[in-house]
Amino acid sequence: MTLSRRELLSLGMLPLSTALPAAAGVAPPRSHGAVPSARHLRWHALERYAFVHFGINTFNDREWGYGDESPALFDPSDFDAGQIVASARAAGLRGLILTAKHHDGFCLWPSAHTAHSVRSSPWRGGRGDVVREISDACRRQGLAFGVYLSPWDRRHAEYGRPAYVDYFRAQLRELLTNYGPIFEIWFDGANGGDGHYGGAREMRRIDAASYYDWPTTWRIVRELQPDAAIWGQRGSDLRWVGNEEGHAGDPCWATMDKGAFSIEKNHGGVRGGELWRPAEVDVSIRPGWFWHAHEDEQVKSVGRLLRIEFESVGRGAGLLLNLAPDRRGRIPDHDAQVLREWGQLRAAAFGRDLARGALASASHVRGAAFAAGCVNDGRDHTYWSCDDDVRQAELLLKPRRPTTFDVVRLREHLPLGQRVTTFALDVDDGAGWREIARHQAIGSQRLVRLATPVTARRVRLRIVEAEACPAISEFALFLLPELLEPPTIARDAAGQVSLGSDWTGVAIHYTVDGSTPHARSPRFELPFALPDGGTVKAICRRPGRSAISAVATRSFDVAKAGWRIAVASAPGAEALLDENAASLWLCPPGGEVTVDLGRALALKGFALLPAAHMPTGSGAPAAYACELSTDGSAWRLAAQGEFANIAANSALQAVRFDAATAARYLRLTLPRAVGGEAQIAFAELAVLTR
Ligand code: FUL
Repeated sequence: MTLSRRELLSLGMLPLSTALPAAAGVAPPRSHGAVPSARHLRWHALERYAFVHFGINTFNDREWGYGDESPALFDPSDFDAGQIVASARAAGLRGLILTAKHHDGFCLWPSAHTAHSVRSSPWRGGRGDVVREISDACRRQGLAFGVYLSPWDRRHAEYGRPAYVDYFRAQLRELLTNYGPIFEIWFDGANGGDGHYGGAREMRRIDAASYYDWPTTWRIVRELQPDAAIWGQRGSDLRWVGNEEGHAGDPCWATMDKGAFSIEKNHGGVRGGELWRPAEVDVSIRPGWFWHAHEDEQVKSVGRLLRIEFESVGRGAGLLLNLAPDRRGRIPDHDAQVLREWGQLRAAAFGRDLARGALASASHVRGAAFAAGCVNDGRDHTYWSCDDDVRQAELLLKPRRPTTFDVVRLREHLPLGQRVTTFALDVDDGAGWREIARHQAIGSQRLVRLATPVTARRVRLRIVEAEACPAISEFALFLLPELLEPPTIARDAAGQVSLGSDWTGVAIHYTVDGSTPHARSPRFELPFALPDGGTVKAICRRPGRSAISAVATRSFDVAKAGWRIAVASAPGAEALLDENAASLWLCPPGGEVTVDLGRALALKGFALLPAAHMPTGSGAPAAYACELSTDGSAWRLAAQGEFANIAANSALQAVRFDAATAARYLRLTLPRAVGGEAQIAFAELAVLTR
């Protein structure tokens, strides 16, 4: 993406000397600590952008293809790059990163280095190019374009040996040369494991840090696309935030150290770290990254997306929201609708800064060019600052009339680094000052969302602690439109369903026959039984008002009532049957657990819920063998393999058997933990009968 000088100026991306007129003799503050590069500043300005996972997995109902798939599978019936990009655009996403190649090795562009691509598929008679169509549509619609090129390739015969790295780099060159400007390149961290590998069908382990020789690969990116931000291993421009759930730490510093990887450090950054390496929050609009029909009901709601935005962009991180085109090759209608509504909500909420026109004054001012009024003048490149030795200061906004708001947005002048450590916000609602929020870190953007709106005569930002004099470019106030969140739906181990809401005073209505609930559907009062499973749909409504929430839907399989742990290689396996995601079972690698279902059921698969928070020294189960029995003594192997994407993602893992099998006993053996940890931990075990 190339921005003009005017755009750069308006985004505050030019060095101060060129961005500001001579500041009447007062020099700007010196930068503090690590500072962003021009590439980083362009990236920060995007704030939120789309991920698009599309490929063989879309047609195979998998999250990780094994690498033995036939290219004939890839045949979208109504591929529409314009619709995919327009859906992202309607949500206010400003860029799009496409999975040009995922771990299964299938290429969405006609690579000259392999036949395993769209060229060998029936789609567009083998003459199609998804990367071309999506990148063209992005440019037409004003979105930046980026690519995901999986370093792990479960198809390639040479994977694990030097020849594959040459192949990988040749593909990288194709993508960086033939598809216009690239704003970000994604080198995924999942590397090595079992796969097809040209028919070898074996386990291949690599040392990701040395095998790819990243510095050499990054040089190719810098040579061909100097503006592209690199996401990947240690030392790249951007860091993973440490989860796929949609939240950054609070605080989340943009700075990092050069030390060893840790989830905690990635989540919160390292204050004073020597690198500017901001976090990117990657999360999917659905539970999985690829489209699966069985997840159609689990599309995140507008309210959930808004919360994710507050907990990512609002903490100074970038938001990479994944969209999953379906087998038509389009964003599913419901997902597209949610994206549109989310975009409309943001426009309504952030379209008008209620602090504009307020009188601004400050306890300390560096000089006229750095006056208090710089925070609400609507210009990004101006900022309020103080003399060099000032570490505590206050800035006061006095709107013309009392103002009601529930969101505050703050920004530091980013080219000068992250200076503020702690800040507080106060309001004077007529009865004197009252603190309403206190946090660490501002950075590129800090959104503070209040539980309820406040009406204030005056609003105050207090810099409580800073490492250098503050440089604040924005202090804005907003009021969110009223938004009723859909209710939560849960079922306990006995099969009793409960519906709930964070909102007080709302009525919840539901159906269990698949129909859409409305204000005259049964009202939820007490938990109800759903032991054999079914689909619950529910809405929230404010009595006396017309506003109702979006519909929440949840499908359940058979309940765990009457199940028991028959055998387990470590104590506490009952935790797997309590429908409590927080209680875990820990066992050594090679451990096994046998569940007695109490009666024979036609089993189509099993499901395992990983731990959302892993205890130190434990890892998720990396692989499984699942056996079935009718009597508890004669066993038959029903499925065996590695879990897909379990290291990074704690979403439910559903494993389907080749054929439904009647069984009363299920035995799960877990050979090893992710990361070679000494203990395996996970939360729940269930069966699939539907
Ligand atoms: C992970 C991959 O293994 C997933 O399949 C997905 O692409 C996600 C964004 O990154 O590490």
